[in-house]
Amino acid sequence: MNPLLITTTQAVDPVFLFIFWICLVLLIGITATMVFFVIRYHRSRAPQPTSQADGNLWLEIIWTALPAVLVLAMFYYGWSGYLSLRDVPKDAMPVTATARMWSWSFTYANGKTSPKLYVPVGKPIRVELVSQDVLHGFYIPAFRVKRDVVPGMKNYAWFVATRAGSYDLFCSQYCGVGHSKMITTVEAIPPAEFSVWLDQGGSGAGGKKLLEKYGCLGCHSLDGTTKVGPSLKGVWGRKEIVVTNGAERSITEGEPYLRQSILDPKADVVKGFPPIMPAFAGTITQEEIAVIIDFFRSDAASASKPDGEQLAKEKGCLACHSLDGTRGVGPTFKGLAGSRVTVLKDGVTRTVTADDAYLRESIRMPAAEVVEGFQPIMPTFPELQDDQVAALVEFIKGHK
Ligand code: HEC
Ligand code: HEC
Ligand SMILES: [Cu+2]
Repeated sequence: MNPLLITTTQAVDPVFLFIFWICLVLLIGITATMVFFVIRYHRSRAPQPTSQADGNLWLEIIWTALPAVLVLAMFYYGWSGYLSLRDVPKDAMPVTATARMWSWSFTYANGKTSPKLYVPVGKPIRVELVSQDVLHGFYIPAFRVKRDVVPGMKNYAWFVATRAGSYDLFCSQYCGVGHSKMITTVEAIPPAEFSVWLDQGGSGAGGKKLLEKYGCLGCHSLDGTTKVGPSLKGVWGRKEIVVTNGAERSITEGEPYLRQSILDPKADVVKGFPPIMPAFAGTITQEEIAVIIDFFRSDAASASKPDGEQLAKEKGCLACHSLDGTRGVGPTFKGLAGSRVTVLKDGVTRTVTADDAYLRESIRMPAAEVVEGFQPIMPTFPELQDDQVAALVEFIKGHK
């Protein structure tokens, strides 16, 4: 680790101790003097005035100057500590912390998201603070970091974990009934382990990073929309008409075709697209192509089957909905599927069966039918794809 790096703990603790010790010395000193004077000059001991002094210039200078110097030193020390807290080291790794009622999620530069804040030991982390709804507070006591997360305002905090371990991360602003559930951890792990963690997982983060690095995403989307080139979403296993040497043929995309599309795109040109993709032969290594193709493959796998449990955690559903039958801010998921639910719709109360369509609609448009006895506070999740909603419905149905 950089020996010049001042950690947030080092920026806060000495100031705290400095002020603490000064206060303690003053408290004890003043109390002791007071007690001594009360006893020593008690009327029973000294019935007559003992001194005629009506002032002492030097004493007054000292007891004005000394506290002034102490207070200014506290200010100076505190101010420079504060500056270190706001001055993020240049090589800090960016992570976005998104706060919402009532959960945290962390997004890394490669697009990977996690409900826990994984960080490499010894590396400064710059956390961009984003709130989706109300005022929250980003608070990691172990690193002496506490910063408000204000909707619509850019804010940040930074810290560095100097030792591996698991540290509590809280919300420090009361943000509604589920406030106490906004608790997660910072998982500080060795850098090597961290880079493995960052690149692994169904999201194929390493592949995505390469697509960014080579500018592929300027012409190709990952969400299904057509840009200059066809979308790379679901490209693995897709049937496509390509033009090879002027003749059309139908292919199913697999490894050799994808490899060739990257190295020598003009060999087979997807029908309906101009042959403008640059050839990457010589620029991109074989290993990198393998990672990209793996990404397409895992993307195809994950696209065809999003993980409902993972989604429920990431989207914060479980902050409001329990799985064990206890009533939370929202109704429990346990036994919900197939049960009879009384809902309020357009001011009219009626009882419906919680079938797939009902569950889907409850997720898509929470305000349309509000379960009796609950507040209409469930947020909407416009970013959810249809297959993700379906996965959430399956997840709910799995909790009988
Ligand atoms: C300047 C825009 C541009 C860039 C940059 C670009 N592509 Fe393309 N790509 C296209 C176009 C246009 C097509 C369709 C025509 C064709 O097949 O050549 C295409 C086709 C493809 C195909 C075949 C898709 C299919 O449906 O059969 C793959 C795979 C592909 N690109 C991958 C990549 C990768 C990986 C990168 C980055 C290393 C990349 N492209 C960079 C424009 C681009
Ligand atoms: C901020 C808390 C909150 C979050 C987050 C939340 N919900 Fe809800 N949800 C509620 C409340 C409150 C209700 C009951 C009132 C209503 O129907 O709108 C509810 C109702 C529901 C219902 C209907 C339940 C029933 O008994 O009929 C379903 C299904 C549901 N939510 C699914 C989800 C899913 C899936 C997610 C995550 C994508 C989610 N909720 C996130 C608070 C929340
Ligand atoms: Cu909060």
